[in-house]
Amino acid sequence: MFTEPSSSVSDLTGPLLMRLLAGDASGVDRVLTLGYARGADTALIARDLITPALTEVGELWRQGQITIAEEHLATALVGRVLTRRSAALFAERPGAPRIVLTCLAGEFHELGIRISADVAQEAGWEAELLGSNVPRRDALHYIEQRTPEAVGLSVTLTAHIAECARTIDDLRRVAPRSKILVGGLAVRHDPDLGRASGADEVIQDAVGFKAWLIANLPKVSATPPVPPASLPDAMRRRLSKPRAR
Ligand code: B12
Repeated sequence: MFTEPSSSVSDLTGPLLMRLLAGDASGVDRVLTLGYARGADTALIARDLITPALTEVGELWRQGQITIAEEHLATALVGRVLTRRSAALFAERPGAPRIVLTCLAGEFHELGIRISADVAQEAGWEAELLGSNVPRRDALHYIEQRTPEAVGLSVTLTAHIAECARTIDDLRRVAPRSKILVGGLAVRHDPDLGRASGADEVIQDAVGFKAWLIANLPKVSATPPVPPASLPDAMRRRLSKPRAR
């Protein structure tokens, strides 16, 4: 069962922002470590600490108070520090339901979906992360072969909602059994946009995502992963074997 987290990390947003703008990797790591030490999980850290700090970075950039280089530095720092933590989440989990997470074609904001992959792993799912700017045809081809229980699409720019709707239409055809989730800044501001695009679920943030994953964990029966058809036969056979515990 999912219970709304009780720890609070919002007061660390200021310190995190300072460390991000200073380009201080070990300082960023220290602030995030403090958040985890308070009992927060990645979902809460993402919603109440990382997202507000990067929203502020975005505002500073929009107002011309920091350069594109400084904004890139801040985003990259969060990614680097989280990558180190993600390693602990890669335990084998045979039989876990799978979710493919991807940004739409043209969408370069990938940190949210990357963090969502960690949230899914923490919630007991197997996350397959395709990353930013995935051409629709290639994403569909991959998902059709892998038959995941769920697909998560990330859309930051409102201009990408039409692409989101087209992708969902196509997904219904190639992966009729997959639940389709949409998340990201565009639908965080306006969930109706996500619903209009045809998604099964519109996810507002990482904590809501974790709640959905946990609620749906027993409802889905995991199908064994199918390796991509383009692999040579011998490798396909090897990858199809159940993995050792
Ligand atoms: C970093 C950044 C970039 C980086 C991204 C690098 C990267 N590796 O991701 C780069 C430099 C590429 C970039 C480019 C641009 N950006 Co930009 N960017 C940002 C910034 C500062 C932070 C975004 C971020 O990572 N936030 C933190 C993450 C964790 O939050 P999140 O994405 O919302 O994800 C959370 C949830 O939404 C959820 N989630 C997200 N996706 C999904 C998917 C699923 C399935 C689920 C379940 C959950 C989920 O999980 C996360 C945790 O809760 C924002 C500022 C802001 N307000 O967000 C601007 C911002 C989004 N960018 C903006 C703009 C305008 C652009 C550009 C158009 C700039 C330009 N002129 O080139 C381009 C567009 C590029 C493109 N085609 O995609 C504007 C968008 C305005 C708007 N509303 O349309 C913003 C808001 C800046 C601003 N204040 O104006 N950007």
